[in-house]
Amino acid sequence: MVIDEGLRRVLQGARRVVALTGAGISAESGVPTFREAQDGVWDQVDPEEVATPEAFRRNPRRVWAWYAHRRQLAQQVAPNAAHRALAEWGRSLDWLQVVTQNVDGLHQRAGSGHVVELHGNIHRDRVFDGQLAADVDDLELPRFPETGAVLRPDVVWFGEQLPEGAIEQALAAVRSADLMLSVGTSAMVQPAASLPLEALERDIPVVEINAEPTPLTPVASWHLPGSAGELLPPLVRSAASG
Ligand code: BJW
Repeated sequence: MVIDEGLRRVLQGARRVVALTGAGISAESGVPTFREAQDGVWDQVDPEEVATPEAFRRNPRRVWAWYAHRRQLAQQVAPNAAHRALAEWGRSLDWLQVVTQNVDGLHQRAGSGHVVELHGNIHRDRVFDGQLAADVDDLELPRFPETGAVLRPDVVWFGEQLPEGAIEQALAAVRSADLMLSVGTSAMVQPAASLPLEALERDIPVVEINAEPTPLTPVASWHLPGSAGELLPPLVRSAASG
């Protein structure tokens, strides 16, 4: 990877870093991404069928079957070199805040201490706050033992608000950073996609690492094309060598 002189200076001078991450950072761990042609999750399954509160209302067993499968996969995989590089950089900086759209928990398992999960965590359940469709046979659904309330995965579906305080915490981190990374995200899902734009508006440099161009690419301060697992370790080494 070629790190130009300007980028090297920014990396070596950075003390407070925010890293926004998406599905691409976990791809090399074996977790499928969402929007890639052919093997993206949304190529196989319609998000309207599994990732909205209406889908759960209509057919909670289908949604649960899909999440049980993904939960099991997330348990079997391990953090990769990109997760580890961010965790290592966090130990040598004053502060590194990971803001992830991923629900797999791999940043924490790699050792990152400051992680905001914008879209929840697939390993947790919470009570479903709504009415199931009248004709749903809900006898076999997971339930909260104390009250019998129906449970759902603790993730954020389309049309739902993010966990309380999550976007505020992410925005505060962006505003107090001196460098932002955007790693392995298509930069298409709001409100996460607006975070790097907030940084740029404040003249905070944004380095994008992605296998493909995204809507962020034309405005990012640097776009490093390639895989996160290959690019992040040398980038962190370069930052530490100043
Ligand atoms: C590599 C690589 C390698 C591959 N190395 N790179 C305008 C404004 C505001 C909102 C909206 C709006 N228009 C529409 C909306 C609504 C919607 C939205 O943004 N839709 C867009 C699709 C247009 N947003 C919402 O509904 C959000 N909520 C909301 O806005 O609430 C408002 C509200 C207010 C008041 C009341 C009620 C509501 C919620 C969004 C929730 C997203 N949920 C999901 C599922 C999570 C649970 C689960 O996992 O099952 O989150 S969808 C899915 O997309 C998942 C991801 O976190 C998210 C982002 O995907 P990501 O991470 O970017 O992955 P990909 O696959 O898209 O991209 C991977 C990238 O990696 C690619 O670019 C590759 O090239 C790259 N890559 N391998 C480096 N090795």
